[in-house]
Amino acid sequence: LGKSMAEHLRFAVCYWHTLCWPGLDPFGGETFLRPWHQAGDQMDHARRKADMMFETLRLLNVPFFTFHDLDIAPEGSSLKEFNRNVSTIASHLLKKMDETGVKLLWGTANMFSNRRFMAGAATNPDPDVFAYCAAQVKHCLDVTKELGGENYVMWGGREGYETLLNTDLKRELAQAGRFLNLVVDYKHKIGFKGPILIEPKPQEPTKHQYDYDVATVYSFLKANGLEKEVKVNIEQNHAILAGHTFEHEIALASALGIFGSIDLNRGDYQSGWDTDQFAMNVPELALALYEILKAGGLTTGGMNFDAKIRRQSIDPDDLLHAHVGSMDACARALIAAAKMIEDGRLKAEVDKRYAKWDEPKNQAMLHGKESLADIAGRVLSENIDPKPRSGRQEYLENLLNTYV
Ligand code: GLO
Ligand code: NI
Ligand code: NI
Ligand code: NI
Repeated sequence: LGKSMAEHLRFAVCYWHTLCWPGLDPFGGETFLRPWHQAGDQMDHARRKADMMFETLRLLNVPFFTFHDLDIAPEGSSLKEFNRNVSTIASHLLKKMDETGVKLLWGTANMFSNRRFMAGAATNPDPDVFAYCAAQVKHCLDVTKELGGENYVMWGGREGYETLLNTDLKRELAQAGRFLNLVVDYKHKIGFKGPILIEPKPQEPTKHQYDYDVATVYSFLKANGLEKEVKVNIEQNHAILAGHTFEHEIALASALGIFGSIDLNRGDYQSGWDTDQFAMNVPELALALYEILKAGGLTTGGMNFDAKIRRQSIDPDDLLHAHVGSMDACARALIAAAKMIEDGRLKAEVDKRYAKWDEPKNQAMLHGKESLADIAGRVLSENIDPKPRSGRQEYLENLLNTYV
């Protein structure tokens, strides 16, 4: 489809699951402690961690990485110290990037782990927290620009609520809108070229996250005049939690003109939380990639492995096998999706279903030449009486099997 496989499969390894997550869950502690989880000089640890990231990228031959400010550098005891730490490690990363040719897909600020964010970040009832978020995002955006980041991501961490009895929802949404406008203005001021991406998620950690799904984010962007400025980063596991499919969220974002990038992972349908497993299911990925190709492919966006090995996988090899397995699954799915487009059979079926709309009298219904009463009158005068027409669903789902 005019691009090489590598140009389509813009994979990224994420810092937080690959290097930072120590294998804990709500019922038990760490199962694989890394050197930097032990006591010691935190900045030394941060450099080692960065070197390990580049070693992982080299072994996997992956072109991009992603990070939160807090993943790459220690918080220290003040924002000043944190900013200094982040900048110091960013210089180290930049050197590594120059040496290896690896690029930054996106940076993001962690505004959910520290307890100051327990009631949200930009939507927090405490204006001091709002100000702190502004400071953190400003610096993270500066650093992302310095590193040539191709996007900047905002996942709404704890932007949501547990109970409306202590929450002024309208006020919090207004705060979120103001915050996003500030970020967009700043991005333009410093000449950051890549898109800002909001990552929707319906629940977890809060019971009701404000950025529920693509549709919710779009209405939020519209309400704040930002629908031309901000796009979305869609995660499979979040789509499932919202009761959608991955491909639905991609198709909807594309239809609304806000499709940006994906967090590639897999959530099981029975689990009800964000398990972030590596995506290995070829038919599912083919449906997602089919929508991505129809949307024109990934240009500034990428495929970020927002995925972690399970806490029993203490064999370090599993981290590599997981990435390789998921890359293979994507490559197979991409081949299938390209065939689905190239042989034209699917499109022909869809075009056939909508073909009657091409007739001029039906176009008049769509393009404002006829009123509701005109259309109603036509039904009576022309004796229009719709009969059930085939949608060919089983045939087409069966056809899918021939591609994957
Ligand atoms: C959590 C999200 C999270 C984001 C990350 C980057 O469920 O998926 O991992 O992707 O903060 O924005
Ligand atoms: Ni994610
Ligand atoms: Ni997630
Ligand atoms: Ni997830």
